[in-house]
Amino acid sequence: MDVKKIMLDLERKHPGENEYLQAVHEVLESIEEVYNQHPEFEKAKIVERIVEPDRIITFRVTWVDDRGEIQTNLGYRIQFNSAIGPYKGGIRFHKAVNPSMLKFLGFEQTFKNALTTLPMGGAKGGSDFDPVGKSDAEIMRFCQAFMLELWQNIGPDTDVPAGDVGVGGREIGFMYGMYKKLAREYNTGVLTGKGLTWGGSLIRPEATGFGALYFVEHMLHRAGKELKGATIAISGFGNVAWGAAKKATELGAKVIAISGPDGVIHNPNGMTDEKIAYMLQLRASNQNIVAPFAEKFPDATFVPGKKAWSVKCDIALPCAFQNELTGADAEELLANGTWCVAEVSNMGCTPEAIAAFQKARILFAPGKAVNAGGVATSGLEMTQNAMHISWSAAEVDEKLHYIMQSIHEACVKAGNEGDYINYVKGANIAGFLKVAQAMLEQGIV
Ligand code: 2IT
Repeated sequence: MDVKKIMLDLERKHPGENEYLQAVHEVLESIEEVYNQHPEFEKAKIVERIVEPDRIITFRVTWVDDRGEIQTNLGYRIQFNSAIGPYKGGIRFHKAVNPSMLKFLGFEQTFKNALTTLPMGGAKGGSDFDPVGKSDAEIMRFCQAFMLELWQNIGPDTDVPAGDVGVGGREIGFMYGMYKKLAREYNTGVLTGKGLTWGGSLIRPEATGFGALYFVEHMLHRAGKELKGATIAISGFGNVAWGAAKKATELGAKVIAISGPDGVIHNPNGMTDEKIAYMLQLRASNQNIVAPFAEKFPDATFVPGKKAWSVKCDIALPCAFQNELTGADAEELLANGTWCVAEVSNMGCTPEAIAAFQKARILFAPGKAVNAGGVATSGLEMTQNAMHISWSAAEVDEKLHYIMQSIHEACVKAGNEGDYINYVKGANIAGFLKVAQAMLEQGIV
C-alpha cells in the first residue's frame, strides 16, 4: 500500500472533505505495516474499497416551524460498510453536519463496531438541522419529516440508526413513532437508544460514558496507576459527558471541569448526584450553554470563552466534538502535568495533539476504542429486541465490562511497541483486520 498515493487520489476525488481525509489518513498510517504483510489484501484491493462508503443516501427534509414558516434542511444516511453485520451507527443533528463529517464518522464507526466483538457494520447519518433554541414541538416535527424520507432505507437487519450529537432519547422516540406509523410493524430493532418502556436497553443512556471509564480503568491499571483521587477535566455536558462524569465520580475520581460552547465550569469540589442530574436538564433545555451550572451551584465558577483544557488535571476526557482538542491545547495540558487523555468524542483530538501526547509518552487512547461501549450496548439492545426480552441493568453492565476489557486487550496486543502501548495503532489494526478478513471471504462485491 502506498499511503501517499491513496491519499492524493482521495483528495482529488473528494476535495475539501477534511474530516473524512483526516480519519482515513490516521487509519492508513497505522495499518500500513500490517497490510503490507498480507499480499491477499493488496490483491483484493481491500484498502481502495474500505475507504469508500457502500452508498450515501441524501434527501431534503422540509418542515414547518412554530411561527408557521417553512424550513428546509438536508438529511443523510451513509451506509459505509456491511462486511461484518447490518449497517449500524448514530444520527447527528448539528448545524455543521455535511457529507465530510458523516463520512468520517461512518468510516470510524466501521472499525469501532468491529472492535466491540459484536456483528455490526458501520454507518452514520444526520442533518444540518440545528436543535439550539428549538421547541420540543419543532424537534418532533423535524424528526417526523426526517423519518418520512429515511424509513425505507433502514430495518433491524438492514441498517439500525441510534443517537449522536443532538439526538438523544427524545429524538429517537419521535423518529420511532413515525417509523412505526409508516412501516405498520412494531419493529423495535430498527433503532437503538429507545425508551425503557418500549424496547430500550437499561444502561444504554449511560453506556458511552461508563464504557469509557471502564476502558480508562484498564489503561491505568496496566500502567500501575489508579482512578481513585485523580482529577478529571471533561469537555461538553451532554449525554456522553454525563455518563463519564457519573462513572468517574462513582469510581472515586474528581470531575473538576465540564464545558460548553460558551466556556468552562471550574468545579473544584467534584460532582454530586444533584450536579450530575442537572447536566441532563442543561442538555434538555436546547440552549447549548453550560453557564447556568455555576448559577445553580455556588461552589462552581464559570469562565467564558475558555476550554476544559485550560484546567489543570490528571486526566482529560474530550466528550464533545471532533477536533475539540488541538495541538496548542495538548501543550497546555502537558505543561499542567496531565498524564492520561482518552478520547470519548469521535476523533476528539487533532493529529497534532495526538502526536504531542505520544511524543510525551503519556497514556493516550482513541475514540473508536474508548467510546465503543455506546454502540456495543446498542448491539446488546438489538439482541434483546430480537429475543423479545429485556436484561437487568446488572446483566447489561456486566456484558459492557467484558466488551471494554476485550477492546482494551485487542488494542494492547496490536499496539504494543515494547516500552509504549500505541492505542491508536492497536485499535486501528485490530478493527481493520476483522473487517478486511470478512471482505476478503465475501469476494468482490
Ligand atoms: O458514535 C457512536 O458510536 C454513536 N453515536 C453510537 C452509535 C450507536 O449505534 O449506538
